[in-house]
Amino acid sequence: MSIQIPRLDSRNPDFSAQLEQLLAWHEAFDDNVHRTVVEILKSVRREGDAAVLDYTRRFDRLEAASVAELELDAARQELALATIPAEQRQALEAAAARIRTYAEHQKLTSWEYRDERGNRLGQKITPLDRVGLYVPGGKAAYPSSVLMNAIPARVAGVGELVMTVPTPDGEINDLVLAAARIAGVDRIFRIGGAQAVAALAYGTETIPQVNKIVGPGNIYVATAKKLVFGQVGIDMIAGPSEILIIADGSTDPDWIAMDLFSQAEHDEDAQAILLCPDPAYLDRVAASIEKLLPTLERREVIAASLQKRGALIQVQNLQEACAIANRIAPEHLELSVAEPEALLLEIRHAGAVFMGPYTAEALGDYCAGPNHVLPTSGTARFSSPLGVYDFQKRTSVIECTEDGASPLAETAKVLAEGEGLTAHARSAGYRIRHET
Ligand code: HSO
Ligand code: ZN
Repeated sequence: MSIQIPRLDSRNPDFSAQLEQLLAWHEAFDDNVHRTVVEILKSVRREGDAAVLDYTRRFDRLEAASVAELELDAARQELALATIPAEQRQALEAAAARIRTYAEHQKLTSWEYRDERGNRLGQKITPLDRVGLYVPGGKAAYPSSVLMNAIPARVAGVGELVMTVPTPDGEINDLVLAAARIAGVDRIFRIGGAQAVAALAYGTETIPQVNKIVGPGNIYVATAKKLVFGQVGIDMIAGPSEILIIADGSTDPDWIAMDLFSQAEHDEDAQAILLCPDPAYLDRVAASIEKLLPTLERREVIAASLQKRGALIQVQNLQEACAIANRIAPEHLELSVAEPEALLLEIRHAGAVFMGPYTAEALGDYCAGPNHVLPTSGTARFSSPLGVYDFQKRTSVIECTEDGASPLAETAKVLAEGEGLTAHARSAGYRIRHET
């Protein structure tokens, strides 16, 4: 199996345009999908459980007399935990513990201070009351993603965590259920698609309404999440997975090839790019790719991804590599170099950075601790990994003393008069202390 992975050179006058073209990724927008989703949202909003049951029968070929029947209770979750191989259970628990520790560090805490007149100003942190976690069905269901979404919510102190997962033809994924149990999900319903998003956003007779919906899903789910945004919060709309590797030529080329494959295997639209100043090393990685690709189960997907969206790019030096990385703002950035620290100083835009040859992105995907839900498609320029802070909100707290209120009231009164808002001005005015 021979594979044509594009080779680029940053000294080429067309390089900038070539890079643009390589990065271009347009989220599929489909009018038909949009129409269907709007219809589903409306029916679930209007008819609640009955609509959910109907869609579940139609799309997942799953019959149930009531939505209550579609709930997988604690006993069923425990059964999943007991059913999976001990090795898998231990790995899930080990990963969960590390994800939890990292999340604990991330927790926002309330703060306050007093000004010179004793007024108290602060910010109070409160977890969300109820969160919905969407988990895809079938092959796209990653137990690791269940941990990554649910654990930060739990660490934040979210009151109730409700998960939905479709079980097409009734097939239940025990690994997903076990992960949910370990992460501390409260309730699980066997529903999916836009109907699950609608049920979580609006609530039905059986499914409780949530304040925020997180988790990945197909185009129907993503479209539904966008449409219910405002009614509820959502996490982000994730694009295909991406890895960018900066190499100085000191890492075994087989390792680099496999790291590129590790993200390419997610999806034909996934993007894996290597930047290196040494052309001979790029040749060695290309040879490793040729050699190793046939050994992989998902070689077809990997080959399609690398041919369509991959690249081996020769750069002038590592500084230029960092500048290109900042331009790409990749979801994952591996600094596979002898001295990653120096390069990290240059990096401004990346979802997660993996330092040095031993830090394979795959370790971060499962168990290093940081979240694997990361900004994709260049959105790392303005957004951050999913974290505990996404399940916490901030409330401002102000407490004025009699002495402290007076000067504030004078300022407020002047501004209120300037805005023509008399009641504001007089309300503030009452708090001005008049010497007697
Ligand atoms: N790399 C994916 C996460 C994942 N990898 C789950 C394996 N399982 C996020 O970009
Ligand atoms: Zn991955």
